[in-house]
Amino acid sequence: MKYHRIVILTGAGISAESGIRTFRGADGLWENHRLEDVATPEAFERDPHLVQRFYNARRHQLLSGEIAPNAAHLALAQLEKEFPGEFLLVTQNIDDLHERAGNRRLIHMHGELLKARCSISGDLSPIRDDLSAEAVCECCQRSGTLRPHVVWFGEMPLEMERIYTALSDCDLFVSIGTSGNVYPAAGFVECANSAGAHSVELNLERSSVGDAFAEHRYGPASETVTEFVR
Ligand code: BJW
Repeated sequence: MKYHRIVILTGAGISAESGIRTFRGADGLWENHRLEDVATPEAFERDPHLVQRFYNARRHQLLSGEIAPNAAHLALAQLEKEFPGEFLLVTQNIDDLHERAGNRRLIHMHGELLKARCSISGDLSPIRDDLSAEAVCECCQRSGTLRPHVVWFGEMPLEMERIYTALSDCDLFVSIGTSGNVYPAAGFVECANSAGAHSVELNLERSSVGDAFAEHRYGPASETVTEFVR
């Protein structure tokens, strides 16, 4: 590969072929849930039971044994292993399929489903079962302070400084399986373009920010990603 510093952004589309539903479009998670009811801090304040149920169900599915990394996750893990230059994988996904595939240079900018966070101290704890709205937090010994470690609308995504530093210095930016509807991730392509990087979109269809990419390959991630990294 002729590139030296790669940043890869992934979204729900990369996990679709592993059996995890995407958000938008037919059969997406937002078909059955209004995002205002489950993915905002206001929703959690209003009805923590509903929000915890939404994430508990997704956590159960992730740990059910039915879900495994697909060929696209495996291809990115292989790329990280073999690529001699700088590599950063930024995922909007809260599943752990990139880790299971073997990626280590990875940022979960929208959080992680298998972690809980204390709303008071910010301390993180692993969680592999139901999180109840009344759970007692080990760090502050209070009930009701533990929330899913996810980034809701209106909240600041994680590790943005590290991400923008990598984007401003990359020579290849690849966006995989994301609709380009949610910022700041949807704006990453513009940062990479400003840095002079080559930008590539791998998705089922043209995304909302598709025009900003120099190169496009459309199809299921299991095929486009494996072909791209080959
Ligand atoms: C395949 C495939 C296959 C299918 N192969 N492809 C106006 C303008 C600009 C910005 C804003 C605005 N108003 C508000 C904002 C900011 C807001 C925002 O972007 N809103 C938009 C709705 C406009 N953003 C925020 O609030 C963010 N924070 C922020 O901006 O902080 C700064 C700030 C803070 C405070 C005050 C002021 C500023 C936070 C966003 C948090 C997003 N959270 C969620 C939930 C996380 C937890 C969870 O998982 O439940 O993150 S929402 C949801 O969307 C989730 C995803 O990570 C995110 C992106 O979705 P994604 O991954 O793109 O999925 P889909 O379903 O949309 O698309 C899937 C794609 O895959 C499709 O294109 C398919 O075709 C494709 N596909 N199968 C390849 N097999």
